[in-house]
Amino acid sequence: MNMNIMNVDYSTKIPNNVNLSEDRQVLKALEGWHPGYIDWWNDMGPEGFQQSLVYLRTAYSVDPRGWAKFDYVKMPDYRWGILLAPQEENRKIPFGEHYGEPAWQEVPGEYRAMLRRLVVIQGDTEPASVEQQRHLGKTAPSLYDLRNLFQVNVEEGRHLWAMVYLLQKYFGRDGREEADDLLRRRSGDEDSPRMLGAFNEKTPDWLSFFMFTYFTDRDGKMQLHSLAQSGFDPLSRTCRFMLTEEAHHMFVGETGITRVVQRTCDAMKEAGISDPSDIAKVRALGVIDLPTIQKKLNLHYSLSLDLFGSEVSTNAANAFNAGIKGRYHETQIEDDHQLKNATYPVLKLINGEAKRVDEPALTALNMRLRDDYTQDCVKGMLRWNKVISTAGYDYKLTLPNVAFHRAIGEFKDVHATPDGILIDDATWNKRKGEWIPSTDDGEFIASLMTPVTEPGQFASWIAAPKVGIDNKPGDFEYVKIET
Ligand code: BYC
Repeated sequence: MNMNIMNVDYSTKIPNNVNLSEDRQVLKALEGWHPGYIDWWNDMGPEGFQQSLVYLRTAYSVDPRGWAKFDYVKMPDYRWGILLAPQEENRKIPFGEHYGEPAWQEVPGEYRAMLRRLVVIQGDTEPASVEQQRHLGKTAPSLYDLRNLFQVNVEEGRHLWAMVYLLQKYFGRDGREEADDLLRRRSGDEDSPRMLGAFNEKTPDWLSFFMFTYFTDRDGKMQLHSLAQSGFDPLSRTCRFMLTEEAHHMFVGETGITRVVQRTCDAMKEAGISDPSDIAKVRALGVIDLPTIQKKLNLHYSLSLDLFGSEVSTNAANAFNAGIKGRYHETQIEDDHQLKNATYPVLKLINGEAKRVDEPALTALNMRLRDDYTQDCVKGMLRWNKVISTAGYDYKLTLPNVAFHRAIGEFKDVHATPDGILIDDATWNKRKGEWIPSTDDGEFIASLMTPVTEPGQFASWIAAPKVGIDNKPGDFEYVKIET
C-alpha cells in the first residue's frame, strides 16, 4: 500500500491524501469554496455550542487499523479533510457494459452528465441533514448524546467536502457551479429546497434524530455501497472511505432507539404496568410509550424508502450499464454482472392489489437495493424487540408494509395501512393519526425534550449507553459547554 495515500497532508489549509499541494488549480478552487462553507456552517450548522470544546473523532489517515483520533475540538476548527480510500492496483470495472475494463481515473465523456447528477444528489443530502438537525443541541438528553450529534454533523460536513472535491477536480466550471449550489439550497426551503424528499422534512426531536440516523443514514449506506462499486475510481474510493464514518451514524441510531425502548420498559416494570398500550399511564412516567415509538418508526422508514426512487427505473438501468452505479456487494454476487437476461420480482400495484411481478433485473435495480435495505433494517429491530421481550412484554416493533405512506414509486397514489391493506382517502384521513405521529404525539415528545448537561446524567426518557465513546467512563465530560 502506498504510504503517501495513507498519511494525510496537513500542511495545506485542507487536510488531504490526494496531493492537493501539487494540484494548484483544485487547491485554489477548494480554498475559494472554503469561506462559503464556513459561512454556511455558521448560519446553518449546529445552533449554539460553536465555542464549546467537543470530544470529537477526526479522520487523519485511511489506514483501517487506525484512521481517526479523538480530542477536544471547537466545531468550527474541525479539520474537514479530503480522504480517499487507497487506490486498488489494476482495479477493473466490476459490472455493466464495460465489465472487466480498467477502472476510469478520469470522467468518461459520454457519462459525464449522469455522473455529475449522482455526485450532486449525494452531496446535497450531506449538508441537508446538518440543517435538519441544527436545533437539536438545545435539547440533548445528555452530554454523550450531544457529542454524538455533533460528531455526525461534522462528518456529514466532511462528506460534503468529499463530493465538492470530485465536482471541482473532475467537472470543471459546471462542477464549481454545482459546488456553490450545494451551499445555496436549504432543507425545507420553499424556493430552494434540498433535492430529495426526506431531506426536506423536519427532525423535530431526539427520537426523530435516532430514527433518522437508523433509517435514513442506512439509505446512505446502501447508496454509498452502490457508488463504491463505480467504475469511476475516484468516486469509488471516496465512497469507500465515507462508509467507514457512516457506521458510527447508524450506531447512534440503533443504540439510541435501544436505549429509549430500554428506559420505557424499565419504567413500565417499576410502575407495575402490564399493558404497554396503556399510553396515558406510560406517558405519566415521563417515558415514550412503545406505540408512539412505532409511529415514529413508520414515518421514518416510509420516508427513507422513497429515497430509493421508483421500483422500475431506466435511470438506474442506465447507470448500471454505464458502469457508474452498481449493486450492493456487487463483487460478491455470482452472476454475469451485466444482467443480460436476468429478471427480478418487483412489487407492483395490479388491479388494486400489491403483487410481485418479474421485471428485467436491469430496470429493477432500485427495487433490489431497497430490498437489501429492508433486510438490513430488520437486524436492528430484532435487538429492540429483544429488549421488549426480555422485559417480559408482549409487544413487537415492526416495519410497515412498503405500500404504506409513500410519495415515490408504485404506491404513491394510493393509501395503505401499515399492514399493506389499501384504503380510501377518507379512511386514511380518519385513521392516519394511529399510524404516524399526530400533533399530540409530537407535543408530548417535545415536552420531554429538556436538556441535561450534567456529566453522566441522562434525561428521564432514555437509558445510559452501555459503553462510552473511545472507552471513556460514564461521567466523562464529552462537551465542555461554553457559558
Ligand atoms: N425525492 O428513475 P427514478 C445519504 C426523481 S442518503 C425527489 O425513479 P432514480 C445521507 C429522480 O431524481 C443517500 N425526487 O429514480 C443520509 C428523477 O428525476 P429527474 C443519497 C426523486 O434516478 C443521511 C425522477 O424522480 N445518495 O447519503 O433511479 C444523512 C425519476 O427517478 C426521488 C443517493 O441517493 C426522491 N426521493 O433513483 C446524510 C445516491 N426519487 O432526474 C446523508 C444518488 C426519485 O427525472 N442517487 N426522484 O428529474 C441516486 O442513485 C438516484 O438518483 C436516486 C433516484 C436513488 C435518488
